Amino acid sequence: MNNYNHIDIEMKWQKKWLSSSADFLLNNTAKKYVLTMFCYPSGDKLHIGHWYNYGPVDTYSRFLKMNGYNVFQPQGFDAFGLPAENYAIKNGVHPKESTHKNINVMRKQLNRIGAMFNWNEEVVTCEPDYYKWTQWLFLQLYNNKLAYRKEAMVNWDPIDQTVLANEQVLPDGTSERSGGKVIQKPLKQWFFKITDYAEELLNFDNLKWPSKTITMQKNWIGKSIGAEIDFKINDLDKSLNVFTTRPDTIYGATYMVVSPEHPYLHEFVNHDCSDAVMSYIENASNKSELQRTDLEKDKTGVFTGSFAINPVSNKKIPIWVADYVMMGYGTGSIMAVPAHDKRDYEFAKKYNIEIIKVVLDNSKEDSELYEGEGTSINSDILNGLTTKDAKNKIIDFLTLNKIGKKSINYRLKDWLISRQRYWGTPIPIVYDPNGNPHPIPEKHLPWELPEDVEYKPKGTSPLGTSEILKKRTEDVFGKGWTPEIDTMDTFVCSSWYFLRYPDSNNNKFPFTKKSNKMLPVDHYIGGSEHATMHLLYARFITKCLKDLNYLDFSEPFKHLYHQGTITKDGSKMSKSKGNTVSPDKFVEMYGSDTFRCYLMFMGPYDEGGDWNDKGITGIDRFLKRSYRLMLENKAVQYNNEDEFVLNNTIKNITDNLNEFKFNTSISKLMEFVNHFYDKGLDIKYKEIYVKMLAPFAPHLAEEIWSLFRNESSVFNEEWPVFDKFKLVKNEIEIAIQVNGKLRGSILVSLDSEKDVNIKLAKEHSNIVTYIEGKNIIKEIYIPGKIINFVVN
Ligand code: ANZ
Repeated sequence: MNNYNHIDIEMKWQKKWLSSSADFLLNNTAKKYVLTMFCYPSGDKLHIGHWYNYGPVDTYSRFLKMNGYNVFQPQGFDAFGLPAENYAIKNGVHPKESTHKNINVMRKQLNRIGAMFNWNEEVVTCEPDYYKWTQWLFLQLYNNKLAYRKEAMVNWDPIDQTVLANEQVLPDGTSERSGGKVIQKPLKQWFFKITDYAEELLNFDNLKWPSKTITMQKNWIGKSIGAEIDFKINDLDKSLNVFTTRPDTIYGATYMVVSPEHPYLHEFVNHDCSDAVMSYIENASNKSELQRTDLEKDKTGVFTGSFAINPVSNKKIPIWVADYVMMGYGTGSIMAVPAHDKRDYEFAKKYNIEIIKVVLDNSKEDSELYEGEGTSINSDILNGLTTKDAKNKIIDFLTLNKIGKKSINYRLKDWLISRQRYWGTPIPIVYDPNGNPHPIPEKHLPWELPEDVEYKPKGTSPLGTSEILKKRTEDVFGKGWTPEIDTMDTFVCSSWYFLRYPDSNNNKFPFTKKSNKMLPVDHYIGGSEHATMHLLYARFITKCLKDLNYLDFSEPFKHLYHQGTITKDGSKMSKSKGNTVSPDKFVEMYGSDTFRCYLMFMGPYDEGGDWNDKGITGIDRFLKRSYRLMLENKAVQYNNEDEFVLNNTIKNITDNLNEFKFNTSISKLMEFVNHFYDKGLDIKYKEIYVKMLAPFAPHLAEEIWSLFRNESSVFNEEWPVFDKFKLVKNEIEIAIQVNGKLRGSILVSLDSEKDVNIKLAKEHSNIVTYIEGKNIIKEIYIPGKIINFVVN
């Protein structure tokens, strides 16, 4: 039997496709920008997870191309960052060298997918011609007061001598990497002012995004509507300003809490208590935010010895300091209402503080703690009001008396972009001899990352060791000037790369009219783990650039899709877990087409699955059968069923591909082959089949197509359309009733005559039991629908 040699075929077509790698044309109406999240070359190989992202999406892109769209599918490398740097340190090579080596290997592997990548537009974020524009972006934000520097507490890992992101600190306060006890340390850091965009970022109108991801972003931004209220500090000409989402509970505020970092704390701590307060503050500084906000943890605090006055009840209430209140949220101090807030309740119970119930639970019996809404009690002017009305009334009252106002708070914090590591984009800032920051003028960009750096982490930013950078700074700016030695978070590199692709070789501008025409991205496909960081940053940067008039759209990704995760023995396949499976050996053994189809056949694309290679031979067999079916030429007479199968296959695959349902599409192709395998196909049907196969097994389909029609590509063909009339089966079902009650049905051919149908109905085994021995007084016949026998 005829078999094909997949290695020969795939190499041949990959070479041909690469050399003719079509430049995309700017045909506005028909463009489709299909983007997968770019690779992170932190290891030296693509694993199955990468393939799972890129293979099926290329199938979709090829489908779009055959539907007449001008498809843009670029590819690149997110090449700066900690994992790439750690990989280099582990392997004892310079990160530049290892990153480039990894990129070269990955590029080759990506080519083995046989995807229609627009390689001419590749971006590599660690190249000066890319990061020049990341620095340009920083300057735009800086010049528009969206980038600023301030001292912030950071998670400091004393073993690895580096700052850690919150996600890298374990709940017990140790470092995920080194196991060392993480401490809080103040450092001057650069921030992007994403909080200015909090409200806009909550708007998802006209975006086709997974609802779960929208919810995650909304929760991350965390909008709370409430009030700010001033509580006067007893005997002091100062007030504590609190933020609360439940101003209706103010009559139940029996104590106050300030965060250990609160700026006035030192002013009102009573002498007798100051030692206890000082040691409490010291202790709190060793805890991470995660530990402090953990709802399960035992609440601790100390009394400051001072009191505040509840502005509505005029009651004198104690002020405590406790680390469950964070300085970074709201105003850093709260009015505590133990009857209606769990944290306050636990605290009050522990320290014996008064609990006053001020909201009645209307739905069930009251318990000592109730966090829901209800009716106000023990609340003077608010008594009897619903929570909603009570909130409005108290806010009006506070506003009128100038002791408070309505206020909105967001949980979202500004984006800390400084990293004390080597392998990143240098921040384009220099300091004058007095230590004041100045932006580096655009003409000096790219402000290059020096190579004479001791890049292993030592506790201070590695760029500080570079003589080249020091000298360059003094040469350009003058004696005594010093460079910024932090680098940017890699999420800055990836916050705008999709803008660069359409015009990635332009060295005058980061993006141009061309970018504006190609964008927004029509389909963005990548892992759901990026829900709150990358996907939020990309939206933020797009909005900033729109407001600065560089872009004419404000959302980067119209349609977002998360492919599922490929696991191995139940846990996520990832380099850090060391459980990756290399696709290479399967590609070698079965071919890239088979491997791609196998991945797609594993299950629904958004569900992923646990990797095993058991079923791959089944796919291999299917493609070989497809090939054999295509090689034989037969003069066939198709019957109605054959026509139905053909048109039904086209319809199903078209519908399924539009919804990223790859597995069910492949099933349909298999059914098609099974149906026709013995009978054979003529050239007309064969051409239709190859077109349908093409997005799934591009090399094989291109090979077969070249056998049919020399010199032309199947990807320049139009996607087949189905004939809807052939989808109507030639048989219909007619319901049979006896005295108006449904008693059975018959299947008849469409052109079957009335008297034949009535005869068949009377012979129906169930109908016989109802009409036997009875008088049929009437036969009602509604063509194609119902036969009703009226009997007595
Ligand atoms: C009084 C009160 C009574 C509160 C009540 C809640 C229930 P969200 O929804 O997350 O915005 N809070 C305010 N600032 C805080 C801070 N810096 N650290 C810790 N907690 C803080 O939560 C807002 C509520 O969290 C606020 O409303 C405040 O407690 C607390 F029955 O004030 B509430």
